Amino acid sequence: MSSKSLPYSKKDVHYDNAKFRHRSFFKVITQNLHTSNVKNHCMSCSTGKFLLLLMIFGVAYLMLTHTSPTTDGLVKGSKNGTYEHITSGGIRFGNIFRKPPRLPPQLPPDVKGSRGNTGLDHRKLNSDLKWIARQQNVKKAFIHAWSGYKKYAMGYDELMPVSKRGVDGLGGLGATIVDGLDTAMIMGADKVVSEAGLWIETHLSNKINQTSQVNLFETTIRVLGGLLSAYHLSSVENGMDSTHKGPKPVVYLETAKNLADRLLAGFTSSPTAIPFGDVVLRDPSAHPAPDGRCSTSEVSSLQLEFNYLSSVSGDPKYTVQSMRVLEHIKTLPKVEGLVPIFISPRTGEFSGENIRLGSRGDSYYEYLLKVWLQKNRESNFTYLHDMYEEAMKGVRHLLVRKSIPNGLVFVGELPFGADSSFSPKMDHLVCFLPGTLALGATKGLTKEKAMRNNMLNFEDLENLKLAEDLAKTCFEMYSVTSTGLAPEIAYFHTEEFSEGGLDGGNKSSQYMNDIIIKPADRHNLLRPETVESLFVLYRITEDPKYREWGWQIFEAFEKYTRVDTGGYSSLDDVTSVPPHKRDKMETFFLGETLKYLYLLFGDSSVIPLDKFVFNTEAHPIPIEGTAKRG
Ligand code: DMJ
Repeated sequence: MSSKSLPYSKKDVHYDNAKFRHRSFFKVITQNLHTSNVKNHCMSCSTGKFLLLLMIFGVAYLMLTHTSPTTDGLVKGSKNGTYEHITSGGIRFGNIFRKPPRLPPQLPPDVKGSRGNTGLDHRKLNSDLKWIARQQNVKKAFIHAWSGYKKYAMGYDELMPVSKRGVDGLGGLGATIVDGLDTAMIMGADKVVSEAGLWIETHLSNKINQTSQVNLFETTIRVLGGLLSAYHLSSVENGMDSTHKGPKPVVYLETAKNLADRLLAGFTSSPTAIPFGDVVLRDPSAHPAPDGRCSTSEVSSLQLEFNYLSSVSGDPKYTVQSMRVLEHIKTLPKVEGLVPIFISPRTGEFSGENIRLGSRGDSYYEYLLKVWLQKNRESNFTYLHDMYEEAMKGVRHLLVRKSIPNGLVFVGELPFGADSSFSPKMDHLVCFLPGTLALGATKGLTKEKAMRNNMLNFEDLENLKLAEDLAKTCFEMYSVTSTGLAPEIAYFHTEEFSEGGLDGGNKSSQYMNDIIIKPADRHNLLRPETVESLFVLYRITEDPKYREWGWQIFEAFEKYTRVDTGGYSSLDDVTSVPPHKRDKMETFFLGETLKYLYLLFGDSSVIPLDKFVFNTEAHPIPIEGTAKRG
C-alpha cells in the first residue's frame, strides 16, 4: 500500500451520487454534448457550434496539461522538488483549481487497471474500501471527542466527559485545542480547524502572557509543537494548503514565538546546560521542580520543536539553548548507552541509577534518533545517531527478555543500575519503542525499498526484528484483557519472576500466563504509544496485520471509553467489564491516538516518514531540506 493513489475526496466514501462517479474523459465530453444547456441554446447556429467546440478543446487542454496525481497527502512537486499537499479530506494542494470538485474515492492505478481480472483483485478492492471506511470511523470519533470538549470545556486544558466540565491540568493554555488542531487539519475536519484556530487567534496570546507556572516539557511538546505543526501544515509557502480554515499561518508562528521566548527562561535561569523544569510564563522566570531534579526524557525532548522554530523564524537562539542539553548529555557517563531517569539542573549530572525506557526515560532515546533525522543526518549531528545506536545495543543486551511460557519479547527495567537485579516490568509508554526502532532502521523508507537499496546493516536488521517482536507484545497487552485495552503497566512471567496470574483476563488469549497485571496498574489513559508503533511498522513493513491490530484497539476504545454526551474517558480498570470511567480525556487522545489511527488506516503518502518526524506528541515537523521552508 505504500504508494497507492487515492483522491483528495476519499472523505466522500459514503457519497453515492452518480454525478460524482469517475467518468472517462470521453464520457465527460459526450455526456456534456447530450445534456448541456449550452447545446440547446447554441447548437442551432454554427457560431454556437464553433464556440462550443472551442470551449471543449480548451477544457480538454487544461485537463491534459494540469492533471495531478490523485495521491493522498504530500507528493513531490514536478517543478522545484518541493512537496505539495493533496487532501484526503484533509490537506489540499495549490494547483490550478484551488477548490477541486468533490469526487468519490478512486482506486489506486494497480487496482483500477486489473479490476475484475482475478479474485485477488476483488479482494484488494474490498480491502481498500474497508480501510477507507474505517478511517472515516476514526474521523467520526475525533469529531465526537471534540464536540464534548467544545460543549463542556472550551478553553480549558482537558475535558472531564462524565462530569461534563473542563479542568486546567497543564497550566491553562487550552491544551486540547492546540494539541488536536493538526489532527483536525490532517483529517480535513474543517469546522474543528476553524473553531480551534479562532480560539487560538483570540485567546492564546493573552493566556500565555498571564499564565503562572507551566511544565517546560509538557508545554513544549503539546502547545509549542502543536502550534508549529499547524503553522507548517497551513502554510502555502511550504507547499501546503492555503484553503485551511482558521487564521493565517503567521498567527500560529507569532504565538509560538511568544510562548518559546518565555519558555527559554527554563534554559537561561539554570546554572548548567540542563534546564529548570518549571517556568512562570508571566514573568518569565523558572525554577527547578520541588525535589530539585528533572526527568531525563523531559530535558532531552525539546529540541525538535526549538530547532524548527529557529529554522522558520531565522533566530538561532532556540536551537542554541536546546541543543546544549544534548551536547552536554553526550559527555556524561552511561551504562552501555543507557541513562538514569533523573538528572540535576544544579550539577548537570545524572541522579540515581534507575534505568528504564518507560516514564521519565522514554523520549530521550526517541529524540536522539529524531533530531538526527530532522537535521537530515548531517555530519555535525552524527554524535546523536552514535548515542542512539549504542543505547539500542544496550537495550538488546541488558533489558530485553522473553516471557514464559509463550516467549513474548519485552523490555524490562534496571531500577538499581546495571549491577543489580532486573525487573520484568514494562510501562505501556515503552510501546513507543517498536516505532522508533523501525524508523531508525530504514530512516522512514519501506523495508522493501531499504533492502533493495542495500541500506540495512546488521544493527538495523536486529533493531527491526526487535521492533516487530515488541509490537506484538504491545498488542498482546491489549488483547489479553477482558476489555481489549492495555493497562498502564504490565509485568512478565519469567523463570525468576512469577506473581499471581491475571484475573479479569481474556480467556481466549494464549498469553494469559505470560502477562501479569497488578491491581494498581490496571488503568488506561487513552495512551497512543502502541498505535503509534503500529502506524510506523505498517508504513515500513507494509504488513496488513498492523492495521488489523490497530482496528481491534480502536474498536475497544469505542466500546468502553466513549461517553455518549461527548468525549472519551480514561478508565480505572481494563480487566473489569464494564470498566469504570475515570472522567478525564487526555489531550493526547486527540493529538496522538486518533491521529496515528487515522494515518494507519489511510494512504501511506500522507506525512511520509522520510520527509517528516513526529515530535513525541505526534506533531509532524519537516525534515530539514526536504520540504520548503516558510
Ligand atoms: C505524551 O504526552 C507524549 O507521548 C510523551 O512523550 C509521553 N507520553 C504521553 C502520552 O502517553
